[in-house]
Amino acid sequence: MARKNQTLGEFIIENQSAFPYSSGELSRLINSIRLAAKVVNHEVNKAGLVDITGAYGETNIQGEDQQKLDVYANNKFIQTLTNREIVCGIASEENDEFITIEGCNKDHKNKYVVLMDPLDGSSNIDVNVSVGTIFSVYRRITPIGTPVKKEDFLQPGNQQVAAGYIIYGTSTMLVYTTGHGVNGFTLNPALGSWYLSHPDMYFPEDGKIYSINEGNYVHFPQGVKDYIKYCQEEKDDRPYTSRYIGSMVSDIHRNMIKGGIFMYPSISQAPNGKLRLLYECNPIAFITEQAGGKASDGFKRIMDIQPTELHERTPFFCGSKNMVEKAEEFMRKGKN
Ligand code: P6P
Repeated sequence: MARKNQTLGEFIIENQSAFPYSSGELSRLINSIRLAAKVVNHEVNKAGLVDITGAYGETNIQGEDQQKLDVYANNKFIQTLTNREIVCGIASEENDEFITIEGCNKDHKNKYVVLMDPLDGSSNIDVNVSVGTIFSVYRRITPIGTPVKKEDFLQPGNQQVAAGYIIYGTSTMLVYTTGHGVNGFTLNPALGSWYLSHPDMYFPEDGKIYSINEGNYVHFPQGVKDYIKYCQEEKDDRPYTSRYIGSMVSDIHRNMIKGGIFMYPSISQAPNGKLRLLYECNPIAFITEQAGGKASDGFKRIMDIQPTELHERTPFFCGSKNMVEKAEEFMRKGKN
C-alpha cells in the first residue's frame, strides 16, 4: 500500500515484496531510470546557465533539430539502462534503429526492452517551459540473443509491463505504473531523493480543460472541429477552458490532476498526427488507463493498435474518460 512521503526506494522494496515471484529485475530497471532522471534533471535545471541548450546541429529521424539536451538525455538513459544487465534492447526517438545491449546471450538475462522519448517537448527548453522523459517497458518475446524488432519492439501497448514519465517542471516528478495503479514521486533536489507525493493517482472522469493546438483548426477532421465547438458552447458545465503547453507530458500531467482531455488528431499535413505510438502514446495511455482515464486514436483503444514501424505516429485523444468518450462520439458522427 502506497504511504504518502515514503521514498521511492522504500516504495519499490515494499512493492517488490508484494510480488515474491518476480525476480526484482523490473524494480532494478525503475531504479536505474530514477538515477538517470536525477542526472538529466540536474542538466535541464541549469540549461540556461551553460552552453548546453540550443540546437545540437544535427537532426533526428523525425527531421527535427536535435537540442543538445535531447542528445545528453538520450545518452544518459541509454548508459544507465545499459549498465545493469536487465535490458536487452532500447529504442529511442533520437535513434533511427534500436540499440542492442550486451549480455542478451546469457540465459534468462536482460529480459526487458525499453522504448523512450528521452526529452519530449525539447523545443520548449530554450524558453524555459517544462519538458519530460517518457518510457515504456516490455518483456522480450524472443527467448535469447539479439532482440528482434518485430517480435520484441513492435508489441501492442497492451503488453507493456511498466510505463512512466518524468516531468522537469517547477518541481521534478517521476510518475509511473507497473500495472497496479499510478504513483507520483517528487524529487527533493537537495537530498537527491524521490518522495511519494501523489499516491494512487486518479484521472477524474470529467473535467473542464481541453488541450489542443487550435492553430491547426482548419486542418482538423470535422469531428474534432465539432467537439471544439461543443467545448466552447455556453451550456451545462461549458464553456471549458483551453490549456495547451506544447509539451505533452506537462499537458497530460495537469489534466490528470485537474481533469481534462488532450488531443493531437490527424491534420491534413500529418494524416497520422504528430505523436509517436510506441514511446509517447502507448506509455501515456498505459498510465492514463491505470489511473481510470481513456486513450484512443479517436475511434479505437491506443493500446490495442498493432505497431508496424518503430517511429510510427497516431492520432491521440487522452484523458478524462467521459471527455474522451464525448470526443469519440463527435469523431464517429464526423465520419458519417
Ligand atoms: P505542436 C513536443 O514536440 C510534442 O512532441 C509534444 O510534447 C507536444 O504535445 C506536441 O509535440 C506539440 O506539437 O504541433 O502543437 O507544436
